[in-house]
Amino acid sequence: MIDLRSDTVTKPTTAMRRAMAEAHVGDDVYGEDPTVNRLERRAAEILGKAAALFVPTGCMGNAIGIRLHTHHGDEVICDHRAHVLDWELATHAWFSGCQLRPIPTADGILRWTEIERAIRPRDAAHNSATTAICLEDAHNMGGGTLYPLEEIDAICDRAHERGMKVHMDGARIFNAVAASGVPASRIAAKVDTVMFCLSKGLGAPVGSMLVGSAEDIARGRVFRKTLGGGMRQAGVIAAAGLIALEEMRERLAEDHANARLIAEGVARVPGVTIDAAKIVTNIVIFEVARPVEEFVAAAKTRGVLLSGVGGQRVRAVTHFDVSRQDCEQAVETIASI
Ligand code: TLP
Repeated sequence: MIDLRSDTVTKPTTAMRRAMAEAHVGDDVYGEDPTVNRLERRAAEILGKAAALFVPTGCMGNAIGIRLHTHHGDEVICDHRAHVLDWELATHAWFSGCQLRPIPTADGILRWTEIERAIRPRDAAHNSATTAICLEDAHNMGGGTLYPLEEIDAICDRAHERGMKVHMDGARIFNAVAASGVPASRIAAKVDTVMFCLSKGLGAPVGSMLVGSAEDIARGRVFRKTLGGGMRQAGVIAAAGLIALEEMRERLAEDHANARLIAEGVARVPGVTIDAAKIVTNIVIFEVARPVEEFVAAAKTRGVLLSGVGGQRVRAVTHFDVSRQDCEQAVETIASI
């Protein structure tokens, strides 16, 4: 099977498995796991923030990030295809008590002018207050799209002037880094918190990081425990996370080249709609003219796993467990269907 459903399907490398076997561990709820502590220090350093928190999943990292910047009854602005809106089981409604206010975008990328129109000042009669904005970079359902740096900076500056906070769902921030050449610390320079995943393109079996100020991360540690995320000898998985961070970032450009190959290949297939030039990271979303479920099932019987992601949209995600040859094969399979 050529598995293009997601970059979450990657299996840990030999180096990760070895590091996991040999990890020095302690009880992380006491703050005594040396490997977790090392991973948290390193993540904070790479993102240019004061502190980081190791969390089991990206969803938990986003839940804590949004909880940090809101009170019950507040609103959070996001785009209309945001992961926090569509793929996280309404967590932000029950954990933070917040309403998400989605803004329609063509590609998942918000602009300050649109955000500004959606901001609601608190008033006694009708409005809940907008207190936070969530940006997703790279944007998953937008097709791996990236924020222009100036837009992130402008959104953060304007939001901060109005007393609002900005959380970045940077599940794939290192794809953004590989595609743009801009360091993660610069991309995230002005955002208040960033969540990024170790377990997607970076290949770790489990884990994400929430990064921010020392104060936010100290409060975040309490929220993690509230969510049942206080892990004990978590150094066993943090060890793989360290390898992901140190050894796997460099190679993400290969996944991007493979995604471009798929995009350009399927763009030539009659009945497929895609603007291949827009594919800059590892996510390829295209539209098919026939029922998506049928299309995905037909691909599966021919050895290629894809995902239907709503409407006529099909998603293929490249990662280190699929080769260039696999991607060429996938294009042939899609053409044959
Ligand atoms: N994304 C998964 C699915 O949930 C859709 C995928 O296959 O792409 N933020 C973003 C932008 C994500 O893409 C994901 C996972 C998460 C957060 C959540 O991460 P996990 O799965 O670790 O909770």
